[in-house]
Amino acid sequence: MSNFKQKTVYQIYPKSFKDSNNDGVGDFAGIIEKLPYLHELGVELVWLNPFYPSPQRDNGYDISDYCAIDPRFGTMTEFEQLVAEADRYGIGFMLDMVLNHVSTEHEWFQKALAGDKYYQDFFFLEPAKENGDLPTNWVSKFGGPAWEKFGATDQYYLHLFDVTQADLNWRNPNVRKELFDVVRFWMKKGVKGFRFDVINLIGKDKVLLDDPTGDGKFMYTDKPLVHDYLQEMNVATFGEDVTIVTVGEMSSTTIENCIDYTREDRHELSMAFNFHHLKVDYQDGEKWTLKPFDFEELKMLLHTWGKDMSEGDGWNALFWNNHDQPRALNRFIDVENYRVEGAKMLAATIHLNRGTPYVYMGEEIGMLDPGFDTMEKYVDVESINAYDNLIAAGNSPEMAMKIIQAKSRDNSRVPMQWSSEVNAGFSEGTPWLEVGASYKEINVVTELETGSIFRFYQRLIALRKELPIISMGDYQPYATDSKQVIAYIRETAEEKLIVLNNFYATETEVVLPEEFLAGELLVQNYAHVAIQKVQPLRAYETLALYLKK
Ligand code: TEU
Repeated sequence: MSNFKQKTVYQIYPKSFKDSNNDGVGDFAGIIEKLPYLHELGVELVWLNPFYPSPQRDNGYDISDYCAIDPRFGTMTEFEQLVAEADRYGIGFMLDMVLNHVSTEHEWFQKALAGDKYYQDFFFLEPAKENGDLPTNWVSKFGGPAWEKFGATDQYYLHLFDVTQADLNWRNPNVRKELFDVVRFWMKKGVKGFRFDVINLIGKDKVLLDDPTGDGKFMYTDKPLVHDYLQEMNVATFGEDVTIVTVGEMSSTTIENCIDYTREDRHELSMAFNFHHLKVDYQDGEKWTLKPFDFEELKMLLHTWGKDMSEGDGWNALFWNNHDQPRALNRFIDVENYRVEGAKMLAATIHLNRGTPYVYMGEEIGMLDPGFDTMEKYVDVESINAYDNLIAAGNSPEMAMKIIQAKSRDNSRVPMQWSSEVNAGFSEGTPWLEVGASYKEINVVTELETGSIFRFYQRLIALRKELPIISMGDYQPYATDSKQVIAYIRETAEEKLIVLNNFYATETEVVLPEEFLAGELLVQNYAHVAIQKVQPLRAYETLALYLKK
């Protein structure tokens, strides 16, 4: 296994990173232009969201050709240039592999629709039940039923996401062969890793049945077959190159499964994303609601995942933000008063943790949600459906709007804020999604001149490469009864590290273990810190103390 555990991943949403030709959409040339910036930050892996040909119903997660480039991002030659240029900066790319479903415009689905039996077997096609009901009662993750009429036939096809995203039947060996060829195609282009979209949904049963208790999630998630397919894919593709880093996006998963997905000796994946810690502001597990985050639940989740993954030898992908989430700063921090302190505290919480940290573009400058005030500004299919559903459920337009503002995926998809120039320096054309309201104050130029969040991230990323304990230490929860601090200890045979993170704007204190009174202050987000037995912590204060045994 390579030294991936010392690396930090940066996530680029290509559509919104940097537009070089002023068509309003980010592109490869824009990424090439910003490689020195990424290098300065210190990241060594960059995950690119999908850039393949796509009708863009779900912003590229509806792929119509796996082995080509959507012209709005550039050409294959430009992609090859991007890989070569990035290599000069010691940066490799992780590509987004959306292998659970294809766009209904993909050739496979089109041939199936035209009656080709070979390709019909690529999908889940079922007739209605005898009473005329849909084949199962499963609900699409983007709202509405998970089944749609298959052309003019009396069959239905399964789509766990949008109606234009048809689920692929991994039970069919021809499907697996085609998909493994896709992975190999991109390996030959010199990419250094893969992020597998909703990969724990590929193990569906042979006979699909109604879910007696819910929306179908537990009927198709984390099925044992997922492990078999991952092992098969590992052998058939990336397993032959130990330097390739892989991460699985695991929807509604469990620790036990994530240990198995990521334990080195099982030869499945390098690490796994789970989302439990980002549902702590959901009311009754429901995303489209408003609720302040539940600290006790967050603390319990970070500790349980940290400890159990450590003891089980699994490996977590650590993150607060991605292209599906509103900005963590808006969810967890009083940004009116403590944006900078809060941004650093959140960063330290995951960057000193056990697992691989991911930085979502703009996080390193403390970007915020855009604060759109009308539905016209939203593009995301999930948000638009959610608004309609909220209204249909009896919410007032004002209430529905407030919920969308807080929860929409477009919150993180707005253009990267490079400067205070027009369109935040992202494009001189009209951006595909409007820029956020804060760009005059919050942008890369201002941050590098006068800010301190970028430098803080830079230091955390460098520390991970320098101090073995950050990648190698085990995870022990600390001060677990604190009402506002998430604290943990990392330990190897030679070193020890304690990290204290105050998640509130009010002051508090934590009793330090005696040995750390002689520790070295490694990371802090306030200028003056005096280490004491009963350690006071100011608003959103973070402290890390290090010692050699
Ligand atoms: O997301 C998986 C997923 O489960 C999402 O539905 C997620 O829970 C939701 O966006 C949160 O509101 C992946 C991709 O990251 C996402 O962008 C795609 O839309 C989705 O798969 C379908 O490919």
